[in-house]
Amino acid sequence: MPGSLQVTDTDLLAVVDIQNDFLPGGALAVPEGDDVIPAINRITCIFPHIILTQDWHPENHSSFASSNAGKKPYDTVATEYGEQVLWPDHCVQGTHGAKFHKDLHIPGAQLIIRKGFHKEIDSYSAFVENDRKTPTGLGGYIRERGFKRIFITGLATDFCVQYTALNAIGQGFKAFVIEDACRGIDIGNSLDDAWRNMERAGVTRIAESDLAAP
Ligand code: VGL
Ligand code: ZN
Repeated sequence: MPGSLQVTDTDLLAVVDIQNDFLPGGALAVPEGDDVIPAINRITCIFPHIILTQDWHPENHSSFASSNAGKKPYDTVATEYGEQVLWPDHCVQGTHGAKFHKDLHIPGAQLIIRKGFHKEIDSYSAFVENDRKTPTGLGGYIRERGFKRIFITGLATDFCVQYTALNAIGQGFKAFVIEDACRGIDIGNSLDDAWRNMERAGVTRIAESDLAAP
């Protein structure tokens, strides 16, 4: 039974970071991350316009614990732009870990937006880096193409999905997060906090079954 949320030609689906390092066996594996792949493959059949995001760090990126003396993964550091969580080395440009998972099947994706390539700034959001000012260019792309509503799926709910959704709202788009096509890392209370932040900002939380094909 299709849902009541009719997909239109001005809707954009964003598939966030379905890369080997975020999937089981990867360097920064999101629990049950692979469960979202069949759902995403189904959802992409409904959307006329799809973009992918790809976390894309240089070696020795400043967000890697290994680049910060005496620090371990999931510690935090103060940076010029505020507090930054430190991660295991992941999604290094050109490596297997940075590649999209082999079961993700989206030949019709129209854009791949890479993020996290500035050595000194991490980027969770697909719109703006963690300094909250360096743009990725995605906002301009979406405006030029005339999309109005952004539907977000992928990994991780509490990091890249959350900040992408919050920035989509901040840039004047409507944002929907398809909950059953996302999974979180959940450090501390980060997953509950993410949903609270998103709901407060006006992000709509939906399920795959809410969608109806155009
Ligand atoms: C992500 C942590 C570090 C994500 C990316 O895709 O959510 N999380 N880099
Ligand atoms: Zn990253």
